[in-house]
Amino acid sequence: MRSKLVAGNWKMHGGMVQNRDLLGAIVAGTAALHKAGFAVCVPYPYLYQAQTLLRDTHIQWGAQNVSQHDKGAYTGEVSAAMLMDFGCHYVIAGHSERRALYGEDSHTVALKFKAAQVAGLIPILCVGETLDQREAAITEKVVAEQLDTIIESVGINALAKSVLAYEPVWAIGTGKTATPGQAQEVHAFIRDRIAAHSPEVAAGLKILYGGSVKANNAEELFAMPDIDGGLIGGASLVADEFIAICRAAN
Ligand code: G2H
Repeated sequence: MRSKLVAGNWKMHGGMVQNRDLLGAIVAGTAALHKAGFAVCVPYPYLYQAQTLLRDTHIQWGAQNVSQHDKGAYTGEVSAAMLMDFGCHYVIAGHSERRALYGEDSHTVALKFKAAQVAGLIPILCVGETLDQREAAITEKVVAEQLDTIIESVGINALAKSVLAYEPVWAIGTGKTATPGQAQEVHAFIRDRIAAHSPEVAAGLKILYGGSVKANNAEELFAMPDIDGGLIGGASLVADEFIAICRAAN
Protein backbone atom coordinates (compact mmCIF):
# COMPACT_ATOMS: atom_id res chain seq x y z
CA MET A 1 0.00 0.00 0.00
CA ARG A 2 1.50 3.34 -1.07
CA SER A 3 1.46 6.17 1.47
CA LYS A 4 0.49 9.60 0.20
CA LEU A 5 2.78 12.61 -0.22
CA VAL A 6 1.86 16.28 -0.40
CA ALA A 7 4.67 18.53 -1.63
CA GLY A 8 4.45 22.29 -1.90
CA ASN A 9 6.11 23.96 -4.89
CA TRP A 10 6.54 27.57 -3.85
CA LYS A 11 7.87 28.56 -7.30
CA MET A 12 9.42 32.07 -7.13
CA HIS A 13 7.51 33.19 -4.06
CA GLY A 14 8.47 33.84 -0.47
CA GLY A 15 10.36 36.12 1.85
CA MET A 16 12.14 35.56 5.15
CA VAL A 17 9.29 36.82 7.32
CA GLN A 18 6.39 35.17 5.53
CA ASN A 19 8.32 31.90 5.15
CA ARG A 20 8.86 31.74 8.90
CA ASP A 21 5.15 32.25 9.56
CA LEU A 22 4.08 29.83 6.84
CA LEU A 23 6.46 27.04 7.86
CA GLY A 24 5.59 27.48 11.53
CA ALA A 25 1.88 27.19 10.72
CA ILE A 26 2.42 24.12 8.52
CA VAL A 27 4.45 22.34 11.19
CA ALA A 28 1.81 23.04 13.82
CA GLY A 29 -1.17 22.38 11.56
CA THR A 30 0.05 18.98 10.38
CA ALA A 31 1.51 17.74 13.69
CA ALA A 32 -1.32 15.29 14.26
CA LEU A 33 -1.19 13.84 10.72
CA HIS A 34 0.96 10.72 10.78
CA LYS A 35 -0.10 8.69 7.74
CA ALA A 36 0.94 10.88 4.82
CA GLY A 37 4.30 12.56 4.12
CA PHE A 38 4.68 16.32 3.66
CA ALA A 39 7.33 18.47 2.02
CA VAL A 40 7.99 21.97 0.72
CA CYS A 41 10.16 22.81 -2.29
CA VAL A 42 11.41 26.34 -1.73
CA PRO A 43 13.55 28.79 -3.75
CA TYR A 44 17.30 28.23 -3.31
CA PRO A 45 17.96 31.25 -1.06
CA TYR A 46 15.50 29.91 1.52
CA LEU A 47 16.93 26.41 1.80
CA TYR A 48 18.99 27.34 4.83
CA GLN A 49 15.93 28.84 6.49
CA ALA A 50 13.89 25.74 5.68
CA GLN A 51 16.64 23.51 7.06
CA THR A 52 16.86 25.58 10.24
CA LEU A 53 13.11 25.65 10.85
CA LEU A 54 12.21 22.13 9.69
CA ARG A 55 15.15 19.95 10.70
CA ASP A 56 13.52 18.57 13.85
CA THR A 57 10.04 18.31 12.40
CA HIS A 58 8.08 15.82 10.28
CA ILE A 59 8.14 18.18 7.26
CA GLN A 60 10.79 17.50 4.62
CA TRP A 61 12.12 20.09 2.20
CA GLY A 62 13.70 20.34 -1.19
CA ALA A 63 14.49 22.51 -4.21
CA GLN A 64 12.71 23.17 -7.49
CA ASN A 65 15.59 22.63 -9.91
CA VAL A 66 19.15 21.31 -9.99
CA SER A 67 22.07 21.45 -12.38
CA GLN A 68 22.90 18.35 -14.37
CA HIS A 69 26.60 19.10 -13.73
CA ASP A 70 28.64 18.28 -10.62
CA LYS A 71 30.66 21.49 -10.56
CA GLY A 72 32.40 23.91 -12.87
CA ALA A 73 31.98 27.14 -14.80
CA TYR A 74 28.18 27.17 -14.87
CA THR A 75 27.28 30.65 -13.68
CA GLY A 76 24.03 30.73 -11.78
CA GLU A 77 23.66 26.97 -11.45
CA VAL A 78 23.30 24.93 -8.24
CA SER A 79 24.55 21.34 -7.95
CA ALA A 80 22.84 18.39 -6.30
CA ALA A 81 25.67 18.14 -3.75
CA MET A 82 24.97 21.74 -2.75
CA LEU A 83 21.32 20.86 -2.18
CA MET A 84 22.45 17.98 0.02
CA ASP A 85 24.51 20.45 2.08
CA PHE A 86 21.20 22.07 3.00
CA GLY A 87 19.53 18.80 3.98
CA CYS A 88 17.25 18.61 0.95
CA HIS A 89 15.29 15.43 0.53
CA TYR A 90 13.58 16.18 -2.80
CA VAL A 91 14.19 18.14 -5.96
CA ILE A 92 11.65 18.79 -8.69
CA ALA A 93 12.87 17.78 -12.16
CA GLY A 94 11.26 18.74 -15.43
CA HIS A 95 8.50 20.99 -14.19
CA SER A 96 6.60 22.27 -17.21
CA GLU A 97 7.66 25.85 -16.42
CA ARG A 98 11.31 24.74 -16.71
CA ARG A 99 10.53 22.87 -19.94
CA ALA A 100 8.58 25.75 -21.50
CA LEU A 101 10.44 28.81 -20.22
CA TYR A 102 14.01 27.51 -19.92
CA GLY A 103 14.17 25.08 -22.81
CA GLU A 104 14.65 21.93 -20.74
CA ASP A 105 13.92 18.94 -22.93
CA SER A 106 13.43 15.38 -21.73
CA HIS A 107 17.12 14.61 -22.29
CA THR A 108 18.23 17.47 -20.02
CA VAL A 109 15.61 16.46 -17.47
CA ALA A 110 17.04 12.92 -17.49
CA LEU A 111 20.53 14.29 -16.77
CA LYS A 112 19.17 16.36 -13.87
CA PHE A 113 17.27 13.35 -12.57
CA LYS A 114 20.49 11.30 -12.61
CA ALA A 115 22.58 14.02 -10.96
CA ALA A 116 19.98 14.34 -8.20
CA GLN A 117 19.96 10.61 -7.48
CA VAL A 118 23.73 10.28 -7.53
CA ALA A 119 23.90 12.90 -4.78
CA GLY A 120 21.19 11.17 -2.72
CA LEU A 121 18.17 13.31 -3.57
CA ILE A 122 14.75 12.00 -4.55
CA PRO A 123 13.70 13.57 -7.84
CA ILE A 124 10.07 14.55 -8.29
CA LEU A 125 9.74 14.06 -12.04
CA CYS A 126 6.99 16.10 -13.69
CA VAL A 127 5.24 15.09 -16.88
CA GLY A 128 2.15 16.48 -18.57
CA GLU A 129 0.57 17.73 -21.77
CA THR A 130 -0.38 21.21 -22.97
CA LEU A 131 -3.93 22.20 -23.87
CA ASP A 132 -3.17 21.94 -27.61
CA GLN A 133 -1.81 18.45 -27.09
CA ARG A 134 -4.86 17.39 -25.07
CA GLU A 135 -7.19 18.80 -27.72
CA ALA A 136 -5.22 16.98 -30.40
CA ALA A 137 -5.79 13.77 -28.38
CA ILE A 138 -2.06 13.12 -27.97
CA THR A 139 -1.90 13.31 -24.16
CA GLU A 140 -0.74 9.70 -23.83
CA LYS A 141 1.85 10.07 -26.59
CA VAL A 142 3.33 13.18 -24.95
CA VAL A 143 3.41 11.72 -21.45
CA ALA A 144 4.82 8.44 -22.77
CA GLU A 145 7.67 10.27 -24.55
CA GLN A 146 8.53 12.23 -21.39
CA LEU A 147 8.46 9.09 -19.28
CA ASP A 148 10.23 6.78 -21.73
CA THR A 149 13.19 9.16 -22.12
CA ILE A 150 13.78 8.96 -18.38
CA ILE A 151 13.34 5.19 -18.20
CA GLU A 152 15.70 4.64 -21.16
CA SER A 153 18.24 6.95 -19.64
CA VAL A 154 18.23 5.97 -15.95
CA GLY A 155 16.63 2.53 -15.97
CA ILE A 156 13.54 1.24 -14.26
CA ASN A 157 15.24 0.59 -10.92
CA ALA A 158 16.35 4.21 -10.66
CA LEU A 159 12.79 5.29 -11.42
CA ALA A 160 11.72 3.31 -8.38
CA LYS A 161 13.71 5.74 -6.23
CA SER A 162 11.80 8.77 -7.43
CA VAL A 163 8.36 10.33 -7.25
CA LEU A 164 6.35 11.16 -10.39
CA ALA A 165 3.99 14.08 -10.78
CA TYR A 166 1.40 14.28 -13.53
CA GLU A 167 0.78 17.95 -14.14
CA PRO A 168 -1.43 18.81 -17.12
CA VAL A 169 0.00 22.15 -18.26
CA TRP A 170 -3.48 23.55 -18.94
CA ALA A 171 -4.36 23.08 -15.27
CA ILE A 172 -1.30 24.80 -13.81
CA GLY A 173 -2.05 28.04 -12.02
CA THR A 174 -5.15 28.47 -14.17
CA GLY A 175 -7.77 27.46 -11.64
CA LYS A 176 -8.80 24.71 -14.10
CA THR A 177 -8.21 21.43 -12.32
CA ALA A 178 -8.36 18.14 -14.18
CA THR A 179 -11.41 16.25 -12.98
CA PRO A 180 -10.57 13.31 -10.75
CA GLY A 181 -11.58 11.05 -13.65
CA GLN A 182 -9.34 12.83 -16.17
CA ALA A 183 -6.38 12.74 -13.78
CA GLN A 184 -6.96 9.11 -12.81
CA GLU A 185 -7.04 8.10 -16.48
CA VAL A 186 -3.53 9.51 -17.10
CA HIS A 187 -2.19 8.24 -13.75
CA ALA A 188 -3.37 4.74 -14.65
CA PHE A 189 -1.78 5.08 -18.09
CA ILE A 190 1.54 6.06 -16.48
CA ARG A 191 1.39 3.21 -13.98
CA ASP A 192 0.57 0.69 -16.72
CA ARG A 193 3.45 1.90 -18.85
CA ILE A 194 5.83 1.45 -15.92
CA ALA A 195 4.30 -1.95 -15.15
CA ALA A 196 5.33 -3.10 -18.62
CA HIS A 197 8.93 -2.78 -17.34
CA SER A 198 8.32 -3.86 -13.76
CA PRO A 199 4.99 -4.53 -12.03
CA GLU A 200 6.73 -4.16 -8.63
CA VAL A 201 8.13 -0.73 -9.44
CA ALA A 202 4.76 0.37 -10.83
CA ALA A 203 2.95 -0.81 -7.71
CA GLY A 204 5.30 1.00 -5.34
CA LEU A 205 5.81 4.28 -7.18
CA LYS A 206 4.07 7.41 -5.95
CA ILE A 207 2.37 9.39 -8.72
CA LEU A 208 1.28 12.83 -7.52
CA TYR A 209 -1.23 15.05 -9.29
CA GLY A 210 -0.41 18.74 -9.78
CA GLY A 211 -2.41 21.56 -11.29
CA SER A 212 -4.66 23.89 -9.29
CA VAL A 213 -5.09 21.51 -6.37
CA LYS A 214 -6.98 23.34 -3.62
CA ALA A 215 -8.51 22.49 -0.28
CA ASN A 216 -11.89 22.08 -1.97
CA ASN A 217 -10.83 19.56 -4.63
CA ALA A 218 -7.97 17.66 -2.94
CA GLU A 219 -10.07 15.02 -1.26
CA GLU A 220 -11.78 13.77 -4.40
CA LEU A 221 -8.52 13.79 -6.37
CA PHE A 222 -6.68 11.88 -3.64
CA ALA A 223 -9.49 9.32 -3.47
CA MET A 224 -8.56 8.06 -6.95
CA PRO A 225 -6.73 4.71 -6.87
CA ASP A 226 -3.64 5.85 -8.78
CA ILE A 227 -3.30 9.36 -7.29
CA ASP A 228 -0.84 9.23 -4.42
CA GLY A 229 -0.96 12.85 -3.30
CA GLY A 230 -0.24 16.22 -4.85
CA LEU A 231 2.35 18.72 -5.99
CA ILE A 232 0.82 21.99 -4.87
CA GLY A 233 1.71 25.43 -6.24
CA GLY A 234 -0.42 28.43 -5.38
CA ALA A 235 -2.27 26.75 -2.52
CA SER A 236 1.01 25.82 -0.81
CA LEU A 237 1.61 29.50 -0.07
CA VAL A 238 -1.50 29.80 2.09
CA ALA A 239 -1.13 27.96 5.39
CA ASP A 240 -4.79 27.03 5.91
CA GLU A 241 -5.19 25.81 2.32
CA PHE A 242 -2.01 23.75 2.40
CA ILE A 243 -2.83 22.24 5.78
CA ALA A 244 -6.31 21.30 4.57
CA ILE A 245 -4.78 19.61 1.51
CA CYS A 246 -2.37 17.73 3.80
CA ARG A 247 -5.34 16.63 5.90
CA ALA A 248 -7.14 15.38 2.77
CA ALA A 249 -4.13 13.17 2.00
CA ASN A 250 -3.82 11.75 5.48
C1 G2H B 1 1.60 23.00 -10.91
C2 G2H B 1 1.34 23.31 -9.51
C3 G2H B 1 2.56 23.02 -8.68
P1 G2H B 1 -0.54 25.15 -9.12
O1 G2H B 1 2.72 23.73 -11.39
O2 G2H B 1 3.59 22.30 -9.27
O3 G2H B 1 0.99 24.67 -9.39
O4 G2H B 1 -1.04 24.32 -7.98
O5 G2H B 1 -0.43 26.62 -8.77
O6 G2H B 1 -1.31 24.92 -10.38
